[in-house]
Amino acid sequence: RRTLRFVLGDQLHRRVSSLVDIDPDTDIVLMVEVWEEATYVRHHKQKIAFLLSAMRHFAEELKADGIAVDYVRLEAQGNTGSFTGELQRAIVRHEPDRIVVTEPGEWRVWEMMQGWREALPVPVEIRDDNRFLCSRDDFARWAEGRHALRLETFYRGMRKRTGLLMKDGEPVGGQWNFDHDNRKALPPGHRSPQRLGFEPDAITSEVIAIVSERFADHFGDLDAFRWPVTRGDAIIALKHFLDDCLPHFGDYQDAMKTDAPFLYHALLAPALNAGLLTGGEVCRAASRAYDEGRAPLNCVEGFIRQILGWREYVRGLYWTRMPAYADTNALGASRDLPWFYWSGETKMNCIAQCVADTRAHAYAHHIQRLMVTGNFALLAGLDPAQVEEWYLVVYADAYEWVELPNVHGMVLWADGGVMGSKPYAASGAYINRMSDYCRGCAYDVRAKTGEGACPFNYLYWNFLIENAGRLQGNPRLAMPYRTLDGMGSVRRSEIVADAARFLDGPEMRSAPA
Ligand code: FAD
Ligand code: DLZ
Ligand code: SF4
Repeated sequence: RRTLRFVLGDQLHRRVSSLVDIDPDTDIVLMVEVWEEATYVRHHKQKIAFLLSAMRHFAEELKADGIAVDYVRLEAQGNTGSFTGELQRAIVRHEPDRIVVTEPGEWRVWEMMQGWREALPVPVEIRDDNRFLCSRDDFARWAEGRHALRLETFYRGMRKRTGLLMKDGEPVGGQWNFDHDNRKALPPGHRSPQRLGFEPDAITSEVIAIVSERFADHFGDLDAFRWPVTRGDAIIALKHFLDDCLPHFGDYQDAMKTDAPFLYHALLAPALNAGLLTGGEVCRAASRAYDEGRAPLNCVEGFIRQILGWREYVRGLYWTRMPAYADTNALGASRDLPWFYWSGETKMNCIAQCVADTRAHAYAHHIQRLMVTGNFALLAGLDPAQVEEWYLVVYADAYEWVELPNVHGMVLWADGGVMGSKPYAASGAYINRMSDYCRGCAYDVRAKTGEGACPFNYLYWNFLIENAGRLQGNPRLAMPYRTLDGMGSVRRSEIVADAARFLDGPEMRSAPA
């Protein structure tokens, strides 16, 4: 029986379910570079270069192991530009008895796959994605009957199920969470750690040349491309992280610094999401680092929570709530995305810095995404669909299954509280505490009103005023609403007037000047 095994660009793992039972004597692996995937949003140039290079390297590795790979390049003659079109052509070329594929990461492609069962002349087997620790079915069972799907409950269940950082059924160290030891600002004079990058090899350089020519008008620079594009390099990157960064990961997890987007973060999300590494192996490696005394518990637990908890959780949430999830807009936000998200041209230094990091590296760390660009989008009432598209475009690790819950749920609270019990709104004081951005800013973080005041300050209170109907009864927001009540009508009118001036002003234009 001749099986055509279709491997998507973010499924580059030798033991992915579509490849586990491959018979090298009869089977063929199909991989396709297609225009539709490269342009369904206008991905950052580095995101396209990363994925095409990782795909090409993976195909070479399979071939070196004696597996037949039919690899269709972007520029190949006759390339139809879509998964469906390329599958149809491959069926004519190879006349397989069946097609085997692993379920995709995105709803868009899942719907496409449902069509294949009807449209293609051979049976199509769609297998579960075995690279995750919690299957879609397992998550759906856990979520059944719950309105609010809280990370903490899910995460504890996953710790018990996997035994990671567990001893005799109890969490190691006697606690599930060490956040009170974490999330410090960087000390004065702190020097950022040296981070390992990977110089582009011949394959990557060739891809970079193609991307810079064919996707010239996409956002982002290619000069600083240093991502690992093979499993071998991703394992080296993991080891570097465990040795040099994990011991401080928790402490400075939320810190932000000018021109230093990486700090102690893992920089592993592009590799993880494309299949070069699995979440399970990364968590086990971090847990071993703790067992061997190479990293403290607060850091290891904080790190494992991100992958075993957040990463698995957002994926489960995505698949149990799609497609309706993307359409909710609990706060009725509708303002257009300002142009500075692309150009970085704003007097708000924190945003200018985060956009500059994002353009240069297709990367910004979690708190930059959540508390700077995300927080602004929430406070300014930006249209969820436009904000979601921005996040899906600009990061090398962005796929809808992970981007959408983070943006729609965690940042914008557009899901009305499925993911988080309250919106993560914050004023300029938070950014000032966790970063050095305010020192170089044209706005004054300590000023509360007037043209020179930090916009986050009045936009924060304005957000609470505008959304009082929806949020005032939320017990977790009782404190700020009490403060707001105590402000008096003059102060409240000042806030509303400052916010209106800013939101209708030149900073907020939605197209280049
Ligand atoms: P670290 O900070 O070192 O964390 C380690 C790993 O934990 C990451 O590699 C990632 O796999 C996982 N992780 C951490 N936080 C989350 C989270 N909230 N959700 C899921 N996994 C998490 N992550 C993506 O992989 N793709 C996205 O498209 C994406 N979009 C985001 C959008 C917003 C608005 C926010 C707030 C977060 C988003 N995240 C996304 C989560 C997180 O910011 C990135 O995973 C992280 O910044 C990647 O860098 P790192 O590998 O250095 O991560
Ligand atoms: C993101 C992406 C890009 C840019 N290009 C391709 C491609 O040419 N071929 C491919 O198989 N996959 C690509 N991808 C990843 C897919 O978009 C991804 O597999 C789906 O979104 C499902 O998660
Ligand atoms: Fe950002 Fe306000 Fe600080 Fe400027 S003052 S960097 S706008 S938080």
